[in-house]
Parts: sequence; structure tokens; C-alpha cells
Amino acid sequence: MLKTQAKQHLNHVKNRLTDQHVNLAVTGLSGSGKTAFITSLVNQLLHASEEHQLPFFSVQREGRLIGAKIDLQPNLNISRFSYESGIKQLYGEPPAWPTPTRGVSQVRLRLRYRSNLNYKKVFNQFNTLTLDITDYPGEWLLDLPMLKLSFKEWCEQCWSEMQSPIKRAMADEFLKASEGIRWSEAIDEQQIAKLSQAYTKLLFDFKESGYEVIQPGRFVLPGELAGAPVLQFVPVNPEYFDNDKLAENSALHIVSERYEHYKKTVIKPFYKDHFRRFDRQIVLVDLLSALNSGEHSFIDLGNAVHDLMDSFDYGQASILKRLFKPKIDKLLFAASKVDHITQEQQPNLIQLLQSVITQKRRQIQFDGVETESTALAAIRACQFGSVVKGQDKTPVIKGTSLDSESVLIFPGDVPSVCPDKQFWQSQGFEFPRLRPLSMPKGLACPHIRVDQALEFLLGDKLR
Ligand SMILES: Nc1nc2c(ncn2[C@@H]2O[C@H](COP(=O)(O)OP(=O)(O)OP(=O)(O)O)[C@@H](O)[C@H]2O)c(=O)[nH]1
Ligand SMILES: [Mg+2]
Repeated sequence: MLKTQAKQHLNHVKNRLTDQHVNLAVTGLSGSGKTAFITSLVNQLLHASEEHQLPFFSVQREGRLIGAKIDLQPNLNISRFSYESGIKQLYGEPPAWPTPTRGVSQVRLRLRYRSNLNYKKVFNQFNTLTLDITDYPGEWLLDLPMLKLSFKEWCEQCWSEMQSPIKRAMADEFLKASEGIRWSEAIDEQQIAKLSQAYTKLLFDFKESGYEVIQPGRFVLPGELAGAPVLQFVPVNPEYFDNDKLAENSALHIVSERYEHYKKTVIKPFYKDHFRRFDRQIVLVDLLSALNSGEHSFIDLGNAVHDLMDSFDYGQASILKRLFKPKIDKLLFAASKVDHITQEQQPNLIQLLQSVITQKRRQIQFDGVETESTALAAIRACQFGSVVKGQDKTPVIKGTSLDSESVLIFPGDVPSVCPDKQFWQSQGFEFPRLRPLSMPKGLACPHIRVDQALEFLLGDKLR
């Protein structure tokens, strides 16, 4: 009996020394490519022991990866990430992108590998890395910065943003409806519902025209909260906040209460359940779509990326502290969808990304976090080619539009620093949505630099 217990205990100690666990945060705004990246990452890892698509992933290159499998999910109350249906779409005829994310889901992978460290070899022949990844809609992520803002501060922020010429022109209808409300007097449910509908429509218009910061995120993607009063509030002109003694049933009091309720019952639980236990992070930034949409979109993207990074814990935590509160110690910034630009433009895209994140990156590095920046394509939609005209050879990309038309374009020059006025005036960037490349079934999906991302994020854990 004692012998068995001692053996069990020894096994437990051995496993703690040799087995690793990583909780990976795949972060990015809506449409930045999170779901495509997770699908590709799972796909690459599942194929890694048989194929040689990951030359920069050392555990694979050195032939030490024995295999990977999707494991039982740790949290029984969260949907499983629908990897299989994503793959079915990607390998379908015609191939299609995985369905946009509507809620939170999770996937757990287990990787078996041979260590190249002597102390691990002594304990175990094989070692295990458990990798947990959560997928969620990018829209919900941008609510996190609201946790720091009182209702008044949030209104001031929304109101000042609505003064920009582009937003002001779109906001006319909502502003008129809002001015029709007597904020210090009573209001009925119908009025609030109508006003919040007008605000939701405005948020959809902002999104459509390329804005990234859409708050509150659940207004455009309500999930199971569609129609609930917690999603019925709007920002109010800060001028109305002068009156300190607001009646309990006043319109301003009611929307302010609902804002606080939204923070407490929607944002906080989301944050607590999904954003506090990461140890590695990749931040996907879709600079190409922002370049395509215009200056307002590009500026908004930069601000949004900075804001959302405040929601994570960075820095080295001691081993003891890590057991209770892990901190992110490696962070990869990645410009996504790099297959959309010609090869010689790729260094520019990485530099542009660096110029957007430079301030935040410095701050995070100061906290002891190892950071890197890259440009990747989780799943390729384009191939590189060239068009020869006389003496001139122009690099181009080739793909297929979502309507099955062949596309052959030079998408334009990518600026290597935040673009100036002239760039926006000439707007020489073309970024059509293309469908994924057709892929032979049974082979891993084609990518650009996913192996380098894997090496940076997991390489040291697989030694
Ligand atoms: N060319 C190319 N397009 C990509 C790639 N990854 C994503 N896309 C495009 O971007 C779209 C959005 O990608 P998703 O992975 O759904 O983005 P997401 O970040 O999960 O978006 P939300 O779930 O809405 O937050 C896809 O439907 C594709 O059109 C890529 O590697 N290459
Ligand atoms: Mg998604």
C-alpha cells in the first residue's frame, strides 16, 4: 500500500518536472484572423509528426515531436472550438473561411515529444505539453477597457469621438433622437429601447465604414442577450451630467444604472472567466484591411490595440505566484493575412506593425516580457506571381474572389511607417476578400510563418 502511494507520488513529482502547460491567448480585433489562426495552428500541430511544413518549429525539425491530439476539454461549460467544421469549410469545394465567431469556445491539445534536455530524459522517455486555446468574438474584447470607465467618463469619450467629421456625419439620426429625450425626467421602456436601437444602428454603420472600436461590443453581437434590457442604454451628452440630484426614475439615472449593470454582469464575468490566466500571447493585427479602409480606420486600429493590451497581465511571475496567477512572459505581435501582399512588401508590413505598437511594446518589454513582431498568413488565399511586360516584371498576387472570379493584382505599396496625408489622398491600396486556396484533403493547410510563431510561442516549452 505504502509502496503504491510512494510510486504515485514519485510519478506526480516526475510529471510536474517534465510536463508543461501553456494557456495561449489569441488576441485581436474582430476579423483580425483569430479563428483562422487557431484552426491553422491545430491543423499544423495535428499533421506535424508526418509532414514537414514547419521548418522553423524546432521540435518538429529535430524529429522529436511524436504526435498531437485534441484532448478532452477542461471547462465543461464552454463550447468546444469547432475545428472540424472549420476544416470542412476550408477543404470544401469551393473552399470557404470558417464561420465568423458568435460565442466563446475552447480547444485543448496534447503534444507528445522527446526532450533534448538531460534532466527530462532521466525522468521520462516522452513528455507532454498541454495547450489550451480560447476563441471568442473580437467585438467582445473591446468592451474590456470600459471596465475602467465610469458612465460619465464613457459618455465623454463617446461624445468627443462623435465630433470627428466622419462619425459626426453618420451620427445625425442618433443625435437627433437623443436630443428629443428629457434626461432629468422619467422615461419609459419603449423610449429607451428605440434609442438603443438607433445607437446600435450607428455602431453597425461605424463598423461598416472601417472603425474598429465599437462599444459596447454586445450591441453588435448580443449572443444570448439579444433584446435584454441590459443591452438598452446609450451614451448621453456630458452636458446633462451637471445635475447632481437626479431622480431615481430619471432617464439619465436609468441608462447610467444599466451601463454599470452591463459592466458587472456582462464584461466582468467574461474577463474573469477568459482573460486572467494566460502565459503566452499572440496579438493579431489586420493592418492591411485598415490601410484599405482609410486613415480613420488605421488610427482607430492603433488606439484599439493599445487599449486592449491594458487588459492583460504581463511580466515574469515567480513559480509560486504562477500557480495562482500566471502572467504572460512571451508576446508575439503579428500582422495577419500577409499572403495578400507581394513578397518584397512583407518587410515593410513588419516595420509598419512595429511603428504602430512601439510605445506599448517598450512598456511591456520593460516588465520583463520577451516580445517579437512578425507578419503571417494562418491560411493562404493567395499565391505569388509576376507579370512581365517588355523589360518590366511586376510582382503580383493570384487568388480567387468569393464569387469565384480569378484575381490577379498588384495590391499596392505598403508604407513602412504610419502613412502621411499624401498616402491617404492617393489611397493606392487594394485588398479584395479572397477565398482560401484549394487544398488537397489530408494535407495540412498552406500558411506563411505559422511555424515561426509556434517556435516563438511554444519552442522553449518543448525542449
Ligand atoms: N488571405 C487571408 N485571409 C485571412 C487569413 N486569416 C483570416 N483571413 C480573412 O479574414 C476573415 C476573418 O478571419 P477570422 O479568423 O474569422 O477573424 P476573427 O479574428 O476570428 O474574427 P471575429 O471572430 O469576428 O473576432 C476571414 O474570413 C478571411 O476572409 C489569412 O491568413 N489569409
Ligand atoms: Mg473568430
